[in-house]
Amino acid sequence: MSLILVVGTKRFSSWSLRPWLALKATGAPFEEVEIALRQPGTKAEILKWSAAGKVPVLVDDGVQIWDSLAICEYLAERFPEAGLWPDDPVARAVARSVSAEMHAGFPVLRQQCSMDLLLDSPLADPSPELLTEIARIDALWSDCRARFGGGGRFLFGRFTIADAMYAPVVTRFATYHLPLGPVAAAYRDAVLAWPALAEWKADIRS
Ligand SMILES: N[C@@H](CCC(=O)N[C@@H](CS)C(=O)NCC(=O)O)C(=O)O
Repeated sequence: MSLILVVGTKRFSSWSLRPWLALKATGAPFEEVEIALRQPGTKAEILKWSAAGKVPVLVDDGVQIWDSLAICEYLAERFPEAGLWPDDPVARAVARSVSAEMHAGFPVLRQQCSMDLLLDSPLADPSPELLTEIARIDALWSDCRARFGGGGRFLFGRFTIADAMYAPVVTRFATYHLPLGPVAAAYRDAVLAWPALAEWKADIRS
């Protein structure tokens, strides 16, 4: 087995963090290639791995899988014993829905609060559009925790792809000190305490 995960600069590459966390959760050994983003040669470097021109890219015995959510889905099938999706079909359907909502949504948060894992910068006056997205995220996390979270500290109890998809959202809440209710705040803290996230942060070259 030869697994290579190609990621972008660990400080900034929120899309790369997601499948990296999922792959870590499988326990499978893998090689990692980090490409420096925002450099003149970035695109050319990424194109060596994927014609789509974006990271992350997973290469499994020469087969390329690109796009964060597609990689997570692939890992769930490749490593069924890792339980990357919830076991219960209803929980699994909701986990897929919230993951897709993140993958396709929250444009204001992504634009106004970009992921920077070395930054600590309270946002004094969040825009109404941002507050609307914050409220949706708070409701979504609180709802998942209440309905499915009983068996652990994550959205569906144990760590799943849904948590991987929201991990860079969690870090934004911490970086920009965005408001959360008590249930969502406890979830944020659980993700921030996840050892794999600390491992990713430890690799950051400032
Ligand atoms: N929808 C894609 C988005 C991937 C993406 O935008 N990646 C950024 C880094 S976080 C990238 O490759 N930027 C480099 C470029 O566009 O040249 C996914 O989920 O993987």
